[in-house]
Amino acid sequence: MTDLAHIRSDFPILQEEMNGHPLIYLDSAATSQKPTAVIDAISGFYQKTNANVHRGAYTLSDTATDLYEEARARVAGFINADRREVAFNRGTTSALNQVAYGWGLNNLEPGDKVLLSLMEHHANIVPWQLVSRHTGAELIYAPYTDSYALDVDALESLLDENVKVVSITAMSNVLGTINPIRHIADAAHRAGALMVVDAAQAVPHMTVDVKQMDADFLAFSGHKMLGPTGIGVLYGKLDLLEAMEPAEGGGEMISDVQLDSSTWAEVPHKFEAGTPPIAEAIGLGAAVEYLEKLGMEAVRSHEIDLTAYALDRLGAIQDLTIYGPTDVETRGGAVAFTLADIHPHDIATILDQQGIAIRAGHHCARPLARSLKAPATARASFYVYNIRSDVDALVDGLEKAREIFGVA
Ligand code: 7TS
Repeated sequence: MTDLAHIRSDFPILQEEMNGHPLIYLDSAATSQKPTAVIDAISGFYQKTNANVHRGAYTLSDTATDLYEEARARVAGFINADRREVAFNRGTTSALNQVAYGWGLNNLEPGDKVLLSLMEHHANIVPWQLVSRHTGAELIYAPYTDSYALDVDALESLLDENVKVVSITAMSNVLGTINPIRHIADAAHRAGALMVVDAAQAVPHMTVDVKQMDADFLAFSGHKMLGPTGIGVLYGKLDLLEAMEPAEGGGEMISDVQLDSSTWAEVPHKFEAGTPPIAEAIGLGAAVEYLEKLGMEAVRSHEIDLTAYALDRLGAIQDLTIYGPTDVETRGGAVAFTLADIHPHDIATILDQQGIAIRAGHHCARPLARSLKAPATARASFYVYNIRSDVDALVDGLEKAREIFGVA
């Protein structure tokens, strides 16, 4: 195991108590906790260098701009992209909407298809539905197998020349499944389609290399990777970003504005209308620096170890059903489950009374929940700061839930 236990003191919130117990945070798939390095980067910006960016009439604004652009360069390096290929926005949801409205709205036509999967988060479904109302394009969905892997054969059989976009999650936020993006991208490109990747769960937890994946567009959020809320990234291949229309207009994103038309700024600024989330970008830069110091291989191997331990211990609980792959090499650290017929919200409430935070519900993936015939599941999800005793506490809490609900 790659032991990261020593980093727990970097996360002030982990010293907090919850309902009279030490906080055990098992909801990092929803949002991660933040290390002092990130909190300090944000407050340091506001205390010493706050000004608007790209309006450099004075030194303070130049400094803020430099910090903002340094953060971009760091984030770009983290995913092996050029800095011009990284546009900041509000998060994965906003990035996927930019692709749907910027690329989809201007390129899709009746008869075209957008190929998604049944394990997508609403953020990778609803923007395509909204745009298809304007374009007449049809949405089609690749299924998953009995062992909760994406059914790649079925996906490939759905790929005909009418499919113009394949948009798939790199890691499911419910099943934990890691999808073979490069393989799917190759198939998509052979069929003449673009490959869009929802990397909200992947970038925080494993090495993501946009070139290795051959992603055309890729979206992720800062807040799930130790960074602040309100910042996310749209990566796009340079030529595609240069050709793509902006989905939002306003200040910062123009080259010139006439009364009846405008020209756009260079990429990536064309996609950053309005005052950007400056402090948040700088905070994300600090988060990336922190993850780089840990090393993404260490992050991944820590999570493999912890997830294996969790699957083992949870699997020994009677009447507990896990929804997701059992092979830890093919999955991340989000573990969705049900326990007998106890409602997942009741499970979450009982665990909360013991200071343990998990999520319960459909996890913003209703089509998946419906297809699992489990409208709600409980979900524990792990990150760098979790340790085996967190899993032990979860298991004890679940045994308690069994007792309270009189499950024989
Ligand atoms: N895609 C995936 C795979 C996600 O897990 C999430 C958030 C999003 C997109 C949207 O990200 P946002 O930052 O724009 O909100 N997932 C979750 C979750 O599992 N629980 O809360 C949010």
